[in-house]
Amino acid sequence: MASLTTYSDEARIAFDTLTGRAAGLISPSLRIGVTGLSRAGKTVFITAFIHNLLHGGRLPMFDAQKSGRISKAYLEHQPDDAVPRFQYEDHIAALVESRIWPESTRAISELRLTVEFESASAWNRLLSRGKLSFDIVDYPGEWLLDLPLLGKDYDTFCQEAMEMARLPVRAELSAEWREMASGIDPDAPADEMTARRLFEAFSTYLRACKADHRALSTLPPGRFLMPGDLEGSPALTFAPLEFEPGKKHKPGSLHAMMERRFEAYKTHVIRPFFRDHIARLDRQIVLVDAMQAMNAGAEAVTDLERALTEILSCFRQGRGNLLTGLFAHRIDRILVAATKADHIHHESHDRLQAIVRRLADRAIARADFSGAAVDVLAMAAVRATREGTVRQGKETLPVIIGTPLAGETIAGETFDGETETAIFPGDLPEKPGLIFQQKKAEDGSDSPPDHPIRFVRFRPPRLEQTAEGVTLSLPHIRLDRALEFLVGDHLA
Ligand SMILES: Nc1nc2c(ncn2[C@@H]2O[C@H](COP(=O)(O)OP(=O)(O)OP(=O)(O)O)[C@@H](O)[C@H]2O)c(=O)[nH]1
Ligand SMILES: [Mg+2]
Repeated sequence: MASLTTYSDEARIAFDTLTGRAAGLISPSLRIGVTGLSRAGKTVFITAFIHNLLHGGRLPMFDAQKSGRISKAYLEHQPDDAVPRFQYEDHIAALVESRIWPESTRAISELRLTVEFESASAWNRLLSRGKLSFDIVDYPGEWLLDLPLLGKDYDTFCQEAMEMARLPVRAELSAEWREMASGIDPDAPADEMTARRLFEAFSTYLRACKADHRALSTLPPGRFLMPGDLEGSPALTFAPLEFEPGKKHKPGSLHAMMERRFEAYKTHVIRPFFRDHIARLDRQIVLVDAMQAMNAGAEAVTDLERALTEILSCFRQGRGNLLTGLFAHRIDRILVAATKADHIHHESHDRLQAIVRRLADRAIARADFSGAAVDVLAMAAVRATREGTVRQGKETLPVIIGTPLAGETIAGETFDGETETAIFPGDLPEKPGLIFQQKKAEDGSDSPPDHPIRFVRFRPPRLEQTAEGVTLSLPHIRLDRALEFLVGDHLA
């Protein structure tokens, strides 16, 4: 099997860790990775995290804040000069002033937030300097899904890619590429034009998966969708080929060329990303949009579970994980959080959490995961709705009230982005297992899920002011519990 990192990588990580620790003596810091597939809510989560600490938000379950032990919170220069800064000010202005959601991000970014606090225990007060920095790192989940490729050779990558492409959810989207691949002889002499054509067809298929309404999780290589400055380079111009497993291929063949490029992708893209960013994390939050997957049906749920399994296996400890030893011992807590819980009534929050628990448990079992403590949560980093009830005949229905985004429609009505409306979002199933079972209609096609959530996108909330004219901080659901799990022990 391919060795994961070179000697110099290991030396560098060790050196970074040492200097990190030395610097940590002066100013202790905690590195928190925030990931999730695209549109999962990473940028909104980080913005809300920072905003609530800077502005003393209402965080009753976050002990350090609740008990008034945080005396000061402020932004500081980030430690890594070569990483773009997380544009907190722009994002918060969009949310609070314009009431629009921040734009989609396509790259890694980082921000340092420092808090000064008083420890709850006298012993800790003696030992600790009462100052801690959080380095929050935002990166696309697609890039994380590249990590398992480090432990795979080109032939394994080809086989897995073909298997995934043939699954019923993807068969149609991948048909064109598969047809092209099946007509190409891997032993033909290497040819740039053929490589390009295959790459184009393969990445068109990956893009189609991403754009699909069923919210299919992305397949590697992650940079095929977000190439950055390596676009057009050989390391980014390859594709899986179709051939008999175990077959030997000639030097100078198309197979040999693709294999070399696959290895170059690992060396020049995945490994530096892993070494520079992932290897140094202390805590990780993985955001998932479980409701969107549930609405799309059981196959989309299974797909989300598969993506979660791959992500968790990156953080697995112990033998059998190539990535171990370099960083896994450092990440000791992982939070899997279902975002956007403000789209359902609070009576369903526990059900959503139970569903995510089931998803995570299955992923943990499949990834043979052990090591870090994993917790799950249903939350909304920014709560865009209020709750109410509506009488319909003799029944009282729980509803959520908010301002749908301009252009959203419910039952034929299109919204203007200014008008508030109440909707009955529907219930989640009581038994979490139900979301994995796809019912069939009589003609054999997939029938829609029994529990579709009526899903409209709302505008961010209008911030209320107190009688003294003080603007209150952004409302949320269970953000405080997320913070307590991610950082609470370091402020105890
Ligand atoms: N109601 C509600 N909507 C949310 C929340 N978080 C995210 N959203 C919605 O989800 C969308 C995506 O959120 P982002 O934070 O931009 O997601 P991201 O993971 O950073 O997405 P990429 O940068 O594209 O990978 C937003 O535009 C909102 O419409 C939330 O807490 N409540
Ligand atoms: Mg983002």
